[in-house]
Amino acid sequence: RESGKHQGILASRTASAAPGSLQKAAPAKGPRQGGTAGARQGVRTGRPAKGSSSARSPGTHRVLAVDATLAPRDPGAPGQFGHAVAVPEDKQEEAKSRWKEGNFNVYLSDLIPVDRAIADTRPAGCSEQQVHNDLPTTSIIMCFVDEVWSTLLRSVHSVLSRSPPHLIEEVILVDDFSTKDYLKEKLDKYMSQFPKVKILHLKERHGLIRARLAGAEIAKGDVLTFLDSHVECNVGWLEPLLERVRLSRAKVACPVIEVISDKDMSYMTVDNFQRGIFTWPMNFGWRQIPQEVIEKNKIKETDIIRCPVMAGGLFSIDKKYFFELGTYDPGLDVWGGENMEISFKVWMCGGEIEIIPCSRVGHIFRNDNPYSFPKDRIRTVERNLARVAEVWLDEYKDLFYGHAYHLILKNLDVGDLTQQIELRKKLQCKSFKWYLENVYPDLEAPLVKASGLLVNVATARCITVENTTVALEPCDANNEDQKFNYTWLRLLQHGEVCVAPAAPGGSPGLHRCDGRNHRLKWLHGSLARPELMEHIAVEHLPQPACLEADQARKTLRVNACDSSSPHQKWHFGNYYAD
Ligand code: LR7
Ligand code: MN
Repeated sequence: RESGKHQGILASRTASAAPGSLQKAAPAKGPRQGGTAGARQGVRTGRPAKGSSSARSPGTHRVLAVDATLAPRDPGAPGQFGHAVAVPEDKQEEAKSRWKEGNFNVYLSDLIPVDRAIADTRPAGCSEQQVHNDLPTTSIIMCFVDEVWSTLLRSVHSVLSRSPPHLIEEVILVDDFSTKDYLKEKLDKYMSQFPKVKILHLKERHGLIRARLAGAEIAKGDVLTFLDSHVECNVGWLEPLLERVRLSRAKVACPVIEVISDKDMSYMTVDNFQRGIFTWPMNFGWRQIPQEVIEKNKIKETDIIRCPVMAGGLFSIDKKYFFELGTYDPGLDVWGGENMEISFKVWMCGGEIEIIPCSRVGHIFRNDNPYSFPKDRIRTVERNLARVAEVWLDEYKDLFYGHAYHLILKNLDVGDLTQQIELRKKLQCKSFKWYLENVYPDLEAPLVKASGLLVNVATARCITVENTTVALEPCDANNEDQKFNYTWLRLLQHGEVCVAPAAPGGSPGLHRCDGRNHRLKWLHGSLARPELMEHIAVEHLPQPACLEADQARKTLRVNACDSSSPHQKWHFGNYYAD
């Protein structure tokens, strides 16, 4: 318990995301003082073990940078201190027409200083924390394609002015083949005043994943710190991230991502105690740690939060460790899914993903990408996710495809995966089952798709477990032997045992359940086979065969599927929504 391992409880269920939607959710935007706690959901947090706290370990310490933003260059300027700005009446049209340059209020971004001050939103106690004075150095890697000028500058200024200079090895700006002229010589010229800023102009569009890799290839720092190109790093943001990596090279440290309003450019803090999670089919989201868990475990605002997945854009990782992990799958295109990939990889191959509450970075959340996708956007993201599913999800990839069943129908070409599969073997990574049980046990999407009595439409009788086999009997809601689950892994399950298919003409039996055994799988209620929707079809046979009640109403057998036969139609007592 006190060993610094995960502790957690399982709380109530909430509705999961709609199938097929592959969007990211923005974090709950809460008012500065607490706000509503959001959905109560199960959680695991990792509180540092007694005695292992980095801040208290021996060594020389140096105090975090104090707030250098309290005396800004131009205190009267609009947007100063992160305050909201209004567009003047006579500029409304202009502001409106410039919105699409970045899918946020570009007019206002240009209006406010590139080095504006923002409020120190860190929880109380952060500014008193100490860090080691031998922290590793970092290379900041910021990729962009057609980023808005003032926003890109503000991102860079915030890094340079709110980080201890000796910790910044360099700032690598990776220009992912932008089309805007100002991102060429004009940008080079502007940045030449900062010796630490390097610009890599890519000769073709790489997409953010391979653009980050191009930056990582030339990075000289001990740690890689990735950032989006429309951020504002807050006071003391960097030291706590590097402190974690120094403590263990397998720790991947993320700041709390705060919100820069796309409408009025105000800098807003977010509710504390949020974890990065996903729902099927691998949609990223934020989830509040339930109040009772916070109280029971006495979790403090400054405590580090372990996350099943990271948002993706903002994190520090030991450079050698990143390369040992095989970086990102370079086969991921343009945008999306790489946060799932790196998260699963880190956890399953021995690392940890953490949110560090004393590190805070604002990010402009936009409703749409302001740049073009070389190919279809949805398809690109789906293909990326399918690559991740194929490499990391084991038998649970059925849950992914089950919640995005159209992907199976699409005949998606995910490309070659040999290297990724080899890598997973070489690193001796744990199973996805382990990940679900140990890192994300409160994943809300239930494994069970349907449950209860399994009634035959023609005979109105129910399947019953009888010793080592199954039979058909009058239905009895109180009979536990008649209770079955149909799972997303497509098993017909009764406790530990599963109904096992037989060859056509044969009778089904019982077998110990195993989600990896394809010979145990049945298709039921699948949108992919609408004609067999109510049937229970054997999956591994080339010719579809279905579970059937015989005319004598006593026994079960497997027979060639007949989509109109009521003897082959079955209904469960309960069906659960996705
Ligand atoms: O082809 C591209 N080349 C690029 O260089 C596409 C994008 N980019 C750049 C882009 O200019 C930006 O700086 O890559 C960065 C990320 O792209 P965004 O800002 O359009 O992405 P996002 O903020 O909508 O999405 C989040 O998910 C992405 C999934 O691939 C990345 O992981 C982003 O880094 C990530 N952003 C965050 O985690 C910030 C918090 C958002 C949330 C939740
Ligand atoms: Mn972004």
